[in-house]
Amino acid sequence: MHSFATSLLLLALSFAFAARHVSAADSDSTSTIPSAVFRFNSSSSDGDFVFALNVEKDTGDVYMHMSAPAGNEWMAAGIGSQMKDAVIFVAYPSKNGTGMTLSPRLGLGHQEPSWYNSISCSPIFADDLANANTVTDAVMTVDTVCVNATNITFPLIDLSYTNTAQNFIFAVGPSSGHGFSGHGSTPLQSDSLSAGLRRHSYYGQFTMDMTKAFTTNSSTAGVPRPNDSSNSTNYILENASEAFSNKADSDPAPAIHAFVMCLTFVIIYPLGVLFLRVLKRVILHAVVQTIGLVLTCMATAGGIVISTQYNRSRLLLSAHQIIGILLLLSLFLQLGLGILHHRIFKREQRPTLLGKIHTYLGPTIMAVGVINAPIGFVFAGNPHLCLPYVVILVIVALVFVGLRFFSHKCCGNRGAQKATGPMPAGGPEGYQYPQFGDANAGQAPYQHLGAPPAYGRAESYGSDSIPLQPYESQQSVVGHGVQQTRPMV
Ligand code: HEM
Ligand SMILES: *[C@@H]1O[C@H](CO)[C@@H](O)[C@H](O)[C@H]1NC(C)=O
Ligand SMILES: *[C@@H]1O[C@H](CO)[C@@H](O)[C@H](O)[C@H]1NC(C)=O
Ligand SMILES: *[C@@H]1O[C@H](CO)[C@@H](O)[C@H](O)[C@H]1NC(C)=O
Ligand SMILES: *[C@@H]1O[C@H](CO)[C@@H](O)[C@H](O)[C@H]1NC(C)=O
Ligand SMILES: *[C@@H]1O[C@H](CO)[C@@H](O)[C@H](O)[C@H]1NC(C)=O
Ligand SMILES: *[C@@H]1O[C@H](CO)[C@@H](O)[C@H](O)[C@H]1NC(C)=O
Ligand SMILES: *[C@@H]1O[C@H](CO)[C@@H](O)[C@H](O)[C@H]1NC(C)=O
Ligand SMILES: CC(=O)N[C@H]1CO[C@H](CO)[C@@H](O)[C@@H]1O
Repeated sequence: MHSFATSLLLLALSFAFAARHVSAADSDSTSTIPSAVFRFNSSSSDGDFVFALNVEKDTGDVYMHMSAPAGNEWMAAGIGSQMKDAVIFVAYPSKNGTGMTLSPRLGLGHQEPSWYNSISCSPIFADDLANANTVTDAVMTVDTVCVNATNITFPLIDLSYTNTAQNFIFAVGPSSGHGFSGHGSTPLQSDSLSAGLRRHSYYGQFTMDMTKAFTTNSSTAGVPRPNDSSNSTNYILENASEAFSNKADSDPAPAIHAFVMCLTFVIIYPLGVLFLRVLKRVILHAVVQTIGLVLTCMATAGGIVISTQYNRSRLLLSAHQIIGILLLLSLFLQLGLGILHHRIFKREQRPTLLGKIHTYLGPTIMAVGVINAPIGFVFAGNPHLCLPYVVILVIVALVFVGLRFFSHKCCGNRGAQKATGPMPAGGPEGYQYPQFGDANAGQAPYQHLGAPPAYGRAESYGSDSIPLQPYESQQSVVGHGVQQTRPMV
């Protein structure tokens, strides 16, 4: 009778390798599978993390049971005491949303572990393994064997059958429903073993008594069975330590990066344009755009640091990243053009090619920057943020266009009448020098100098309502003969 049960079990185990499916196993035999069981009851999630291990010494086959609350994007346990150099078994829902994918990975440091293709794992199903390799409403579960795994990883990891306190790490991915990467974020469902992971919502360490978790007898090797004598589907902590060094983890960097970038491209740069076009303050324009550039620099640096954490972004080769870096370079070019043009204009009182490029490049950078934000939301797996972004963008755009239209209406016509030089219709606008403002504005100190030079489009001249500020010495202005009107180049 006993040998019959044993041969049944052996048959069943051979099916585990061949057909990846173990038929109903005898419960007396399976309960003799020696194992270590780790259980972590997290206050920061609505369910426990469970990891149970059995290793067959002669083959190096590693049998595992792992579960965590469904709704977390992934769960993982690794052999080692830190991410670096740990062999990490990561599990996440399969593409159809009901199965599970188990991905063996190698920890590289404080970044997303990479798929480790030397280890191959197969799911195991059995009647006394409830919800094996499925996602239910409450819990996701994997029951698996990674064949010959310790043989491959032995030089790498220090897994010893005599170690009563073998180091392990564990972590659980963010829940789809909370935080920046939360509600509405694309849930991780993939059959790919190298699927992109988001950073954990909590992690920690534990140890296992390996002397209790290995077997030399293949008839008692298998996925650890529930060990709660009062509940035949429950796992309780046994032959393992409690969790230690466990920590809830959150990374505010991606949210800060996104917020600062959106702030600069949607608010600050347009504000800088309005200072120039509506208020006609060159220096204010320069200051505001420089503040924007500094913020863009810092947020880009943050983006690059974030990029190093993830396999999909490490090479900085995605559209969002390339566009972002080109934008930053263009912004520096734009700053240089602005300064050079300003210096030449101050000296020679004439429009420059540099100024013209500056005038066209600016709006181009702003438009591309505004478009790069939704590309970034999609890249980060947060496409749901595109809608609120577009709503805010439309509101800001209406205000912006309204202000510019209003400034044309109120101040442009008068300016046009005042203008004396030939005006190329529809030509690009040069920026304004306040001291050349409308002589009738009252505050302009150079009324005796006569009409302002025709620098820029007619309607961008002067203003009745806005006090214009002199900022250059009268001397230099007189010295360059501003009475003479000049056409836009
Ligand atoms: C996208 C994937 C991941 C990223 C970006 C990531 C990133 C990080 C970072 C930045 C830290 C340091 C956190 C701090 O200073 O508080 C850390 C620590 C840690 N992570 Fe991960 N991690 C990822 C996946 C995993 C996985 C799959 C595990 C599974 C075991 C894991 C386990 C740990 C543990 C145990 C620590 C603390 C020990 C240590 O410093 O290495 N991580 N991780
Ligand atoms: C834990 O170790 C003890 C002592 O070796 C053993 O009796 C027990 O079955 C082990 N627990 C599990 C779940 O295997
Ligand atoms: C986890 O711990 C909390 C209290 O810390 C308890 O209320 C809850 O029942 C525990 N959950 C399980 C599954 O043991
Ligand atoms: C879902 O995918 C898993 C893993 O690929 C597979 O085992 C399972 O049969 C699939 N379920 C359905 C309903 O297709
Ligand atoms: C696997 O590793 C164990 C432990 O080092 C060793 O005893 C065994 O012979 C190895 N098996 C194979 C097939 O290499
Ligand atoms: C197990 O791994 C060792 C070392 O990589 C290899 O020599 C051996 O053939 C493997 N055995 C099986 C059954 O895959
Ligand atoms: C393996 O276990 C079975 C049943 O538990 C037993 O009959 C057999 O003698 C064991 N084999 C060895 C080599 O220990
Ligand atoms: C037994 O344990 C399972 C898994 O932890 C749990 O879902 C179930 O409610 C428990 N059953 C009883 C009767 O406590
Ligand atoms: C500590 C504990 O309850 N261990 C149990 C593990 O599971 C087996 C099989 O159900 C029980 O026999 C043990 O008592």
